[in-house]
Amino acid sequence: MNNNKILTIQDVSCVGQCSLTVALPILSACSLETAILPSSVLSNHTAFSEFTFCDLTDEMPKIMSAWKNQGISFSAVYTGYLGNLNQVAHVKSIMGSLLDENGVKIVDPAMADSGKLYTGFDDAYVESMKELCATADIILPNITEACLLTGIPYKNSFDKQYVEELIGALKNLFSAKIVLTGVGVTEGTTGVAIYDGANIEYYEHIKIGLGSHGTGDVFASAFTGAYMNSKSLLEAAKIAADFTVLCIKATTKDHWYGVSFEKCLPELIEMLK
Ligand code: PXL
Repeated sequence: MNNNKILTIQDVSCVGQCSLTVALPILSACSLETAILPSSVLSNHTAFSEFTFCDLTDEMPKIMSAWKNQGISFSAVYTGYLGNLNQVAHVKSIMGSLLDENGVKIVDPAMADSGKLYTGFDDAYVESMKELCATADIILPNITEACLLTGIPYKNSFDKQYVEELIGALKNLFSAKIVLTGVGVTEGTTGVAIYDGANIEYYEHIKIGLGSHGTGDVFASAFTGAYMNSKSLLEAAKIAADFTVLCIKATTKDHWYGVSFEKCLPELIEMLK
């Protein structure tokens, strides 16, 4: 690939090991030139008891226009948490005008986990995420996000039939390839279900604890990094899942707000070889 330059659009949570503070180091470790477009700046992510929030929606068209004037383009755009539903129109416009031919649109509809929307989001936000997913080449929802996107009620424990019902509903709504995360259909496991446009494949691994904050962003960033290093959808999802497990294992129990992914970057680099 001549221009392997990725743009990732998500918030800067100054403290909290999520979104851009995770995506930028992970994508860089994957040897990808990474441009960032911060959707908002928060003191820390919204799972803390208090946070500040500075909305950068109005900056988006200005930044896009500067890039356009200078002929800057990207081989992939990967989006995560957007702080405002009005950003979806700007993101679509960036994807429409700054992506190279055959550029890849990867959308992590980061808005919910464990059956609940993140603080500050509502049904209107879900509707705009649906709009964004409709334009994507690859979507990376977790089970909760898949439920919100499809209207299927959330279940805490589930079987293959439920997973395939979710994937079926997602593929009816969107033309994107699907990487569904948090999928454990065997006791004590979690993992991913991948729909590549034809078949569904599963990759399961051991489930550690009840789920750690920020793992969705670690997974999505490592997936994007591996996929843009010419790994297949399944290979990239396996690498991202294995890397996420290593990060959880490297995190001490008292470290609640994120995972210690930094210690595991050498292993990610190794996995890409
Ligand atoms: O990791 C997802 C995420 C990203 N950004 C912000 C968040 C969260 C999850 O809570 O609050 C600001």
